[in-house]
Amino acid sequence: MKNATYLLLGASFLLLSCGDKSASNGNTAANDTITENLPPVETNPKVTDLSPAFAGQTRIPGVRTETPYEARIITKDLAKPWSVKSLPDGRLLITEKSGAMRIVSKDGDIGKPLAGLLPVDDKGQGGLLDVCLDPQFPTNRMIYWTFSETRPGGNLTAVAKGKLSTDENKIENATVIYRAIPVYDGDKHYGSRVVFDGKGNLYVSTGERSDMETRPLSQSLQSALGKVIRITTDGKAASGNPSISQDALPEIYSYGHRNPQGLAIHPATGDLWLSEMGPKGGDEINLVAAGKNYGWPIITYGVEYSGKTIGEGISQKEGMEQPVYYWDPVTSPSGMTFYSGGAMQEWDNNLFICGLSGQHIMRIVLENNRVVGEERLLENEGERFRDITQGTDGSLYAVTDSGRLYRISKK
Ligand SMILES: [Ca+2]
Repeated sequence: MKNATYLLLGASFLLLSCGDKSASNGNTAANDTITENLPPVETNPKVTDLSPAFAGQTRIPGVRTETPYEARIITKDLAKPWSVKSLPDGRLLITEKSGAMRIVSKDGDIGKPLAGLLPVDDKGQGGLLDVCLDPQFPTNRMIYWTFSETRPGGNLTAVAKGKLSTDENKIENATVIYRAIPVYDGDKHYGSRVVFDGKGNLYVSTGERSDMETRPLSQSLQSALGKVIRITTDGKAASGNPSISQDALPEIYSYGHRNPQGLAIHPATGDLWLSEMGPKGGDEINLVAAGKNYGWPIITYGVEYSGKTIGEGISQKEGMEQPVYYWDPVTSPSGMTFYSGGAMQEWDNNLFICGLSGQHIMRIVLENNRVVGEERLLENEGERFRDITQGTDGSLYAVTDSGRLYRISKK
């Protein structure tokens, strides 16, 4: 509590009357909340000369939340947190990049690192990365996490599972269930988020390890780099996975991804949505369909950091999926979540994406699987937002690279 800070959001005050009105309706549908079209939130020039494939694929008109809300810093004392998830009782399970997993109370009391986790390679972008709870967690106490694991010849993105002990001091029987091959001696682009698919299987996103040597493996069906994979809780290819080709790894669900650090299931449709970091320009939101090719590095809305074109410099190709939305310049999208059923009714089914270099949280309003509005939250905080989740209290909780945990809730 001693570190608690309140931020009162000015825009909300200006719109109090609108907020009161929609509160009295009590029943505002998500699609009715766009009452005005503001200019696009991005005002900086593009870094590429690429054009969108369809209207509304980038720089959509801005929107502004009308319901008054507030953001509060719960703690500033985490160490490079990477993932935040809500436990059934409202406390938060948080990973820290260097290898610690901790339970944090809603008042910001940070628990000791849980014992029993596996060693991580935390060089560069690696470390202890995402965590998720089993849908049956209240009875089986199982959790799943991703991390960069040292292996002979380098490292890789691994998925592990274990049981949170009843005394909450340790993870029991930590076991690696999946390794995204091949091993590579690098320290970038691990992905990696892990979410349940609604049928008891796990979706895991993996990165293509960044270097020119591994980049083409995004397109290789014999490699697990630059993919969404779908596996059972024992790490086997899930039944019902697409048959992309006879010699494809059976766990591959989609391919042609670069560094996807965001995965979320749409609360109404059950669809899988993904955010991935582009190079210079070309960060993307994708609606992930089984067996589809998302194009990297053949098509992209970005260029090399040097400014050179990537491959043939094309952004569209038959047989490759277009992103639902992209950013140029980049915001570096990381963790994301859909909002559903909380007190901020006008946020229902909106997608909230953390921005690292963008230093804000993107609120994305969707209609019929297209983006119809974008808003930037907490853009005056100067924080690299890494992950966000909805708590049991209907608030959003977000962590930042500097070690902050925010609660964003209705006033
Ligand atoms: Ca793509």
